Amino acid sequence: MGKALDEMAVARYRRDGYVTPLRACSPEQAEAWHQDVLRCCAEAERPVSDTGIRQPSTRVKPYLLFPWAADLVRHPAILDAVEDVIGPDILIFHTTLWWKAAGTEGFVPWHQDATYFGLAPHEHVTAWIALTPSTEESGCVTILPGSHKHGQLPHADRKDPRVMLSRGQSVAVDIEERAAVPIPLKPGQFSLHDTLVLHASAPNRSSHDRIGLGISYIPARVKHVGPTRLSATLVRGENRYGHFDLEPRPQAEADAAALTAHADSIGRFWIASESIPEMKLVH
Ligand SMILES: O=C(O)CCC(=O)C(=O)O
Repeated sequence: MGKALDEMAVARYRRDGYVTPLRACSPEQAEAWHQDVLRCCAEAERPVSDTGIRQPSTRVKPYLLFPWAADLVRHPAILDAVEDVIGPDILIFHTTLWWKAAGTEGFVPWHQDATYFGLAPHEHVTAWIALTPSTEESGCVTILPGSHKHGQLPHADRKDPRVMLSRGQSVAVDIEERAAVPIPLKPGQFSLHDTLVLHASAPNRSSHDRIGLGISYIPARVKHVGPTRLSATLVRGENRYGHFDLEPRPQAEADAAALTAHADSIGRFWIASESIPEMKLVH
């Protein structure tokens, strides 16, 4: 028996590449965080880079800017489940706030998170926590069970403003869509998915915004293989490896120190992830 997952749930995660639904917090707490998102992350401008179109900067690593987001990514119920799959020494490598406005065309093509993260070994897990209802109608995450067993697959970049991934990365193999499983979540619930499992999400056809946070956790032994030294946040256990510079927790909402730490961290992240060559030739 783990801290949050029983043996069957861990076995399902290893076999299918995901486990869902899990409970992080009450619907009331999720609604409070939803209101924080509306107040702090409404900026919608997506900076264009040489390789694609980035998410608005307040939606990337918001836990470095806002104390409420720093609490969210350290929520014990999420960390307990993460610990059950990657062990007790846990860093946050990345986080994206996925905000799909009601009735908009934004979507996420089939991809593996490992593409362009440059992490080794492939032990990263993403916790996706819903702050509003995430349903098939509102474009919830859909997973291809067991696809993580194929290893890193080739991806091609796609510069399309409707694509919500920073490089528009789309897997360059045929997907057996009939085998795909939607993973709807209620506010306060979360899923865990493996860094190599194929997943996607469709446009939001509902009349409400679909908002969730995808938090990338890694065991402290994982390293970044590129030339840029990156930063990460220690949220549980020890960091005996020193593979990353440790990030500070924000003391006040978007104060000068938080803005500096955030700009430094996401600046390094963009350099690293955007300089990895297109992965068309991976096989
Ligand atoms: O929120 C979405 O629709 C996509 C999320 C995703 O790709 C991820 O968390 O890895």
